[in-house]
Amino acid sequence: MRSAAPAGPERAAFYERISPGNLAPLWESLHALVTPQPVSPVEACLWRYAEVREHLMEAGRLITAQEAERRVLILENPGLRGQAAITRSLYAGLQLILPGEVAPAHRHTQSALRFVVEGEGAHTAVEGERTVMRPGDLVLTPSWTWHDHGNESDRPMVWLDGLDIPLVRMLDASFAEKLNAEEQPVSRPVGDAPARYGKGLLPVDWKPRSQTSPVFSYPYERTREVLETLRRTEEWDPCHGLKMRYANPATGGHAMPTIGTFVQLLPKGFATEPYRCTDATVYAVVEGTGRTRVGDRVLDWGPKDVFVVPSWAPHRHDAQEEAVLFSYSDRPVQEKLDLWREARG
Ligand code: 1HN
Repeated sequence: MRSAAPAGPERAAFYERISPGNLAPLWESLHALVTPQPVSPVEACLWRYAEVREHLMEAGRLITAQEAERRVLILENPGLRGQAAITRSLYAGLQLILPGEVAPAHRHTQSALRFVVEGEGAHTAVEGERTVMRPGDLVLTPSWTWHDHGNESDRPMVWLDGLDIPLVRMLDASFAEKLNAEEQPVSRPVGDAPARYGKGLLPVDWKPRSQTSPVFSYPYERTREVLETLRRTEEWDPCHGLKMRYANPATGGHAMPTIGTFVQLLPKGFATEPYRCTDATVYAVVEGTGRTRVGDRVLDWGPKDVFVVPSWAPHRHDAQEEAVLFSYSDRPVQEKLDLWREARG
């Protein structure tokens, strides 16, 4: 589509006349609205954990988790400053909870994931059930579920929060409320949901009540074991290494309706072939060091770093050491809307 010729004085005057009536000429913006390929303000960017951690610890001296409600430094995409967004649809932040602190119970329509980065032994409670958090664990707090966090360990806990905040904001569908207690009452023992839904068995009359996985914790120990078992068959994808998707065991679909979650193993020296997809993707490095080239940007990463690859940006990963990457994106949304595309090479 070509852009329309520059507006002459007669057309410009016409635009001015119609503007007070909340009207605008499509032909001036059509080419920018309907582009031949995705065009995004999102930039490839990396946050080095050691640097963010220092600021996070300072935040820990400036405000309590209780006062902040959630003590988080938002990872804002440089192309979306001021919008609390790492991609156009998704949010990312690093949350700190110090020993003895509680992040009070609330619920909201935004879905969230926690990917544990540092520390061990804090818990998240979701709808009356607690799960203990260790590095590399993925914990989900589905839309409209009560959740609170507590750190009974003697060390700071940090995790990456991923939420669909920009997506829900775009839809004007945000609802939230606070519980009138710091922590929700515990109504089920630790391990209940994994036993009930996460072992290839389901309660006989159980029907899913939401589109989110009833298993709200995916411990890294099990994830790592899966990668370790499957590597023996050497099914390496040239663009992904060995890549798995976190699944809802009740449906086989994505673990959450709005956020897709993935984990991949890249053996030492593995260099992926160029790849692009329409879901801008947030990566968290679990193990190893390497480099991701995105267009002409080079992102050198190590453990605990977070980086983002924009929609439709050709990229490739090089693992200097054996690496495990966790990632999330809005792929489930794009798939449901028949929008998702990928291209190799
Ligand atoms: C939230 O509920 C949490 O529960 C973290 O830990 C970050 C960012 C925006 C809105 C809600 C949490 C959040 C959030």
